[in-house]
Amino acid sequence: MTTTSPDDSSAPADATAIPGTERHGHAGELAVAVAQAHGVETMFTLSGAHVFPMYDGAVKSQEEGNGPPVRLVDVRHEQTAAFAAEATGKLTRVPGLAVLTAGPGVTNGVSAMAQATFAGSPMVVVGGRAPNNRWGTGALQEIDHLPIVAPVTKHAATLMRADDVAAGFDTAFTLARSSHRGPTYVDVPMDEFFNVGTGQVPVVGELRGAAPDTDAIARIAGLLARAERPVLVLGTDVWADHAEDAALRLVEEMRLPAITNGMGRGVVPGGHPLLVTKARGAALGGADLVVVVGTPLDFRLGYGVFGGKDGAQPAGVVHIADSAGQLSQHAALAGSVAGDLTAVLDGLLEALAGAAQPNRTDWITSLQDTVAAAAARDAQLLGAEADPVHPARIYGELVPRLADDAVVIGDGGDFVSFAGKFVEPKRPGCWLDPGPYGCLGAGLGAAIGARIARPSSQVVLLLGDGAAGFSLMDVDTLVRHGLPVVMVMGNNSAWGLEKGPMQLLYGYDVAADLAPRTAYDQVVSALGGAGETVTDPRQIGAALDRAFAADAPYLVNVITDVDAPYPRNTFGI
Ligand SMILES: Cc1ncc(C[n+]2csc(CCOP(=O)(O)OP(=O)(O)O)c2C)c(N)n1
Ligand SMILES: [Mg+2]
Repeated sequence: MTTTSPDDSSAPADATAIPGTERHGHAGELAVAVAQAHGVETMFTLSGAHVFPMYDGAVKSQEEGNGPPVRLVDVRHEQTAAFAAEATGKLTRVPGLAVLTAGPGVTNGVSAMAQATFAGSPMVVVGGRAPNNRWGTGALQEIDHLPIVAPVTKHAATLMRADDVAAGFDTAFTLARSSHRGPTYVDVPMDEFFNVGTGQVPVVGELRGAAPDTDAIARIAGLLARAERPVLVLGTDVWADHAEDAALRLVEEMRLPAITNGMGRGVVPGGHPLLVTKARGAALGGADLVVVVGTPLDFRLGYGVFGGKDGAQPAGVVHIADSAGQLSQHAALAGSVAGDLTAVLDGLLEALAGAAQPNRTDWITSLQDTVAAAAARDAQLLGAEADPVHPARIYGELVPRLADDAVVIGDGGDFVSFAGKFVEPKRPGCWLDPGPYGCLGAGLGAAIGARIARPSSQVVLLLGDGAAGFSLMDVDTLVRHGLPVVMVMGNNSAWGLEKGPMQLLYGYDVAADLAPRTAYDQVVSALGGAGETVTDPRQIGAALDRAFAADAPYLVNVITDVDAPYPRNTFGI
């Protein structure tokens, strides 16, 4: 086995995969059996002979009837397979599985692997590989993938022999789903993939992160107990690490105002009196202590510097992460702790219970007033009657139609930034954005993954017209596999998020316009779905109702005002 594992140190010492049953079969059967043991139910792929044994393994899994079979979902671009696997990993917290044929199949999946690394999404990518018995002689698509994928994965390995496959897949799945989660990659030379071998199919138990340092928790509890204006920031790993209940307990029992981001959105439900995301500037700018849980101190959080304007003292910053490697190296920290996030958050609650704390009523009330004022300002925009349509009006119509368990996916620029402002999920694990890698084109893959992972929930894909161009062909996949999704497009005929900043910097813009008013809904109809174009703000609601009622992929293509950009105060650098 050849392997590169830049972050192997994150393998948990107490991985609970215990020896299971010995199995004999071709390498694809062994691989699928191990994936099933790890809870995988779907394989996303695009056909290539190098990976046929994985398909035969999936087909056999349906015939055998040991546990749920592995469903094969074949897509139109490998990026979609890999983004579908990433979304599946994020939503189900079981690694998603993408199977990509050798060479271009694997390289087409690289952006999704990078996105999954940045977002800590558990997924396993399986690559085909030219056969060992031809290596070096010029076989089709003969390329060593490891140097390409190693920098964008947690672990990458070539499993040289059929007998290595079961153990190699078990390692890949175990690493993908242990803190800090992320994508792993394995490939198998074609001759060995078709060969027979023997290996162990593991019995897989629950994986928990490391036990946190109790002294560090006590120090952070001390900081929190003294803080007069604390704010909690809850990010993606709170959900990924199954700590959403512990986080809400801490917020409610200690009455801590909270801001959520990434998959942390919904941990404190939209409308909760302690959710102050809408007062983000006032909260982070006025706090004396900011406790950031399960998300990096990156550009989305001002690189971990809060307040300090007009000669004021900047806030103390505490960073809490699911594993030591995630703790910020650049921010000045007043405290930090790494480990299983439920243990950390419950540990903090226990340490704080009964501790004397300052009266924070004024602080909380002032943030709640700011939230209320922001909501009142939002209400104006949400009801905007402007012609062309203001993008906010789309959310004014959409948000009241969303059920509490709706999965909302964003793929676009400004249009999706508006969603971040106006959609406050009621439950965690219901919001998918690209995360800090910010890759356009994940949308159709994420929608396919979400539709399968949450069969009875609404699935809404928000698309910029630019973003849609990367993956709209995969509506074909939705149609072929009977996966209805509501797609809502903010069609401003531009790469809006780039057009505005270029105007600002240069006074003009180039390479920022798209064809005017393209009927993307007709593209969806041509592929077997349905849709309509909307230009009148008063027609948006009825169009959305038709979309939710349609038992097919349906695109509501709303022509929006290109001169209504998202009011942005950071460009991510
Ligand atoms: C793969 C990729 N290419 C380019 C970008 C740069 N980019 C970020 S936002 C954006 C504009 C998106 O346009 P659209 O989807 O139409 O949304 P809008 O901003 O117009 O609402 C671009 C090109 C990116 N993030 N990812
Ligand atoms: Mg656009």
